[in-house]
Amino acid sequence: MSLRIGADVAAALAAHRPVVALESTIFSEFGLPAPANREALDRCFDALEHGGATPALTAVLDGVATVGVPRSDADAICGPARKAAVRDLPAAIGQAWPYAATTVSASVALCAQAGVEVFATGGIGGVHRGWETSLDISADLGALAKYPVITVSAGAKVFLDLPATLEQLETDSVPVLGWQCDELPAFHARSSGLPVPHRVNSAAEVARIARAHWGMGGGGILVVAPVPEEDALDYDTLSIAVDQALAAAKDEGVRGAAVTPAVLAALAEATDGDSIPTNLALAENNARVAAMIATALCQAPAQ
Ligand code: PSU
Ligand code: MN
Repeated sequence: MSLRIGADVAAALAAHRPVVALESTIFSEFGLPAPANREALDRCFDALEHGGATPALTAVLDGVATVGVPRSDADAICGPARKAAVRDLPAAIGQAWPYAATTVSASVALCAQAGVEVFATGGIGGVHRGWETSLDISADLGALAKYPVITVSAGAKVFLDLPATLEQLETDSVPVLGWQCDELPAFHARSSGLPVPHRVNSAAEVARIARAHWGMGGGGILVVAPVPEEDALDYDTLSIAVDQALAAAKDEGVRGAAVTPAVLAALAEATDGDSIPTNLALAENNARVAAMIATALCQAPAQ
């Protein structure tokens, strides 16, 4: 498959300088509502650049899988799209979709092909509540297990079944590292009450763990970073809003890939819009942490 690597990204990779990938779904119409999506993109790019990492935005544009979409294409990235998980990439390429917005699963697959080791997102997909009957488990989990990429997220989206998501990550042998925290963050809230398997305090520690994992043929690693305190939502308020949002999505009969965008929109409504600035802050914070990890990895190259 042909993969286009942006000029800045190619130069940084060749010089062993830090590179951090970003997905495009959170910036598309499926992620944050305009104009927050554009602000999120700018804040993530800025955080990476300030942290000394080259941003590698992923998307499929006119059928070309791309790692390193330039900021000058931000208008297109923030516009109408088709959502593409990893299994949709072949169709997006083979049918030359104008714009396929990559989810976490598609992004880590493209990262692995491009040789990008670190990826920042908002929150990963996971095991949905009611999975026992719906079988709705995000392809993000399988891709995290398969591709050797470090994903930095604020935990999994809060409306998921978080204990089941952690169980699946364990089954898939994905190391889950709490970034300066002992509990799994709950996306908009700093904690879910669920312990993370391992706490890490520095980017150097993450780099050493990643090298050990990859030295044993391991796949992905999930680093979970809590949203900064000043931007966090209270967990109890959030839980009530999540229940309302899930009920609203259910009433509308939403299924499959449409569930995540619908629930995120309903959540924004249920919190009177408070979930949006929190979402921006956590995405920016994840980019900041990812830049530190990418920098540490460059200082601890593979043996
Ligand atoms: N988190 C957000 N907004 C999003 C997503 C996650 O705050 O739009 C996207 C990510 O791209 C993630 C995807 O990979 O939702 C998961 O979708 P699904 O549950 O359909 O697998
Ligand atoms: Mn799903």
